[in-house]
Amino acid sequence: MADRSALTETPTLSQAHSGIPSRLLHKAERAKALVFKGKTPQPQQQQSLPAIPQGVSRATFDKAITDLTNQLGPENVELNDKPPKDDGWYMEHPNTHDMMNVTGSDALVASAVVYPSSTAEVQKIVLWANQYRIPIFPISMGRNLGYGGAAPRVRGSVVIDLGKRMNKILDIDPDDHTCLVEPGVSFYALYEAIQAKGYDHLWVDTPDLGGGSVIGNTLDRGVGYTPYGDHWATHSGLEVVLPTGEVLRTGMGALPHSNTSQIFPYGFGPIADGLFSQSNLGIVTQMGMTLMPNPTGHESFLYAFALETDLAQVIDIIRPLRISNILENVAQLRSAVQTIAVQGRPRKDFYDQPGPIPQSIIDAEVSKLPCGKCAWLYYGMAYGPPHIRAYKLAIIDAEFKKVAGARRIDPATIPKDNYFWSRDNIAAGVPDFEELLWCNWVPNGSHIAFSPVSPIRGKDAERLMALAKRRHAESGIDLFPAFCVGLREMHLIVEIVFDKTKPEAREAAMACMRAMVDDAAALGYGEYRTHLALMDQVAGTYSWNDNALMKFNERIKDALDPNGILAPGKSGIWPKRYRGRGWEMGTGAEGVEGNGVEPETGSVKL
Ligand code: EUG
Repeated sequence: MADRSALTETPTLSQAHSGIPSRLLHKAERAKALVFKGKTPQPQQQQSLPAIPQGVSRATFDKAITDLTNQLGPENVELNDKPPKDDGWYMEHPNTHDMMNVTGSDALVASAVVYPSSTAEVQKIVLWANQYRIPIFPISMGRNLGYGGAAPRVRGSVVIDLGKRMNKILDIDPDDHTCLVEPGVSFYALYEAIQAKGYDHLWVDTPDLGGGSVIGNTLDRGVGYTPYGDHWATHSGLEVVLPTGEVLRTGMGALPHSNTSQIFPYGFGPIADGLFSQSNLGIVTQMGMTLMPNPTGHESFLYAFALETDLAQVIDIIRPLRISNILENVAQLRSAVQTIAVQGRPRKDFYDQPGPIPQSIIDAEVSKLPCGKCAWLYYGMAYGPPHIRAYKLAIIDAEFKKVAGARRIDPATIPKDNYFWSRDNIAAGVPDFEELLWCNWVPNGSHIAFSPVSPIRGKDAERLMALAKRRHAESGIDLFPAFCVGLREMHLIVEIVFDKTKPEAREAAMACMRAMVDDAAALGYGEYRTHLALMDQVAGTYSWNDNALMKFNERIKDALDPNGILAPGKSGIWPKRYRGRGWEMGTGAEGVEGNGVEPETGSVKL
């Protein structure tokens, strides 16, 4: 791994598959300067590295690594045997552990990282893992930040960094509006490649930050902000290496010489794709993705709502407009405090006391911004030629103005460096780089997301806000809520920002997260995605009919991965060798390493 403290300039896309597009370099450099300005030295934890996985002796581990090195070349196998000097930042992050450090740096850590160059090499790694019973944990690019990043769930797993050498865009079809990508293709890279070909008519559905892998984000069921929005729903066709080394293609790709795998996702028979999303049942090495046609015209709009208590009315107005596609994109309804924080300024500029920042200060600060004094901001976009947009915007305006004190902020009055224009880019399929700035709220700012799904209904929004508020107040944490509105549901995203060098801040963040997950489940809300450390808890909330779903998942896991080598514990699904041995992470400190694994006698020779 590179010595990140020695890096001076952020790599661009021409230098690294994970780099920043040149057009965004200035933004990256600004964000990086702010991050590093806020950093204080990380306390070095005593740990013996490399972390050897449970059930494997040091001698077997060393032999296994030598064997893998012989198969793939010394430059493609890196032992993780030195404590990181620095965790870097979003664009230059570690691939051995969770840079957000929610569990302390010793827990979710890799023993080594391996860099395959092809599907065939991924197969070799899988067979190797079976031979030595070494847990492996695939990442596309490792930017699942807020949910575990590049970290493996089981300490000492070998991380398979797919993206470093498997980062080709295999196809862009300008007629069908589709593409075919490998794991190391970021939204940035895909967008830039499309521009380089002059395909102005193709749009990429981009998330808040564009550095993530298209495959990784889609498999985690991430969200973009154009009308396509739901990445999983818009993918088509996977190539997958199974835990026992076979390769399969899903959908139409199963038919040799098919030319429909990127345009018809289902193929024939049961749809297998779902088994490989948020799962530990296979390693996705290629994916087809649909691209949106340029709607030939678009304009962002911004509404400010005066009172926190306007929330329910606003949400109930949104629902029918969204379902009927008058509101066309996954928009965000964000709190005023986030609008303050996304300037990149630290909290102490505004308030230097412990406990949540007082409302009076939020009101005073937001009043200084282009949006003026408000509690909620709706960032949306209308698409199509002017007369089509005008039709929809008039309906939206009439509906939103039913809320007393609602104001439409004229984009012409918003300075070009305002966050609004970043949302404008993102909703128009142009990946940007602004979202991270709220991490500077506290020094060494890390984040972890609470992400429950709810109906687009005012009373649901109020219930979730009430529980989040109560738990944040108990933990003394500022509340950063954003509602991301899908077609019939919404994801409430609450990002907790904490100083990762302070154990008490980390623990407060985790206590708050755990309490919110349980509170939400008691009311009938589940998370769409979660951090590695919370996967057991969240999986446990999906318990209908005596945990029927988990039993089913475990049966499939045991059938497809008899040695339990692939990402044990991911999504709370533990292979047989680990089950009943205390690996689940919960409110106690237990669980990180469990009580070992079932001895070798239980393992299967392939
Ligand atoms: C965000 C959105 C997400 C997510 C994590 C973060 C954005 C934060 C819609 O999904 O899972 C402002």
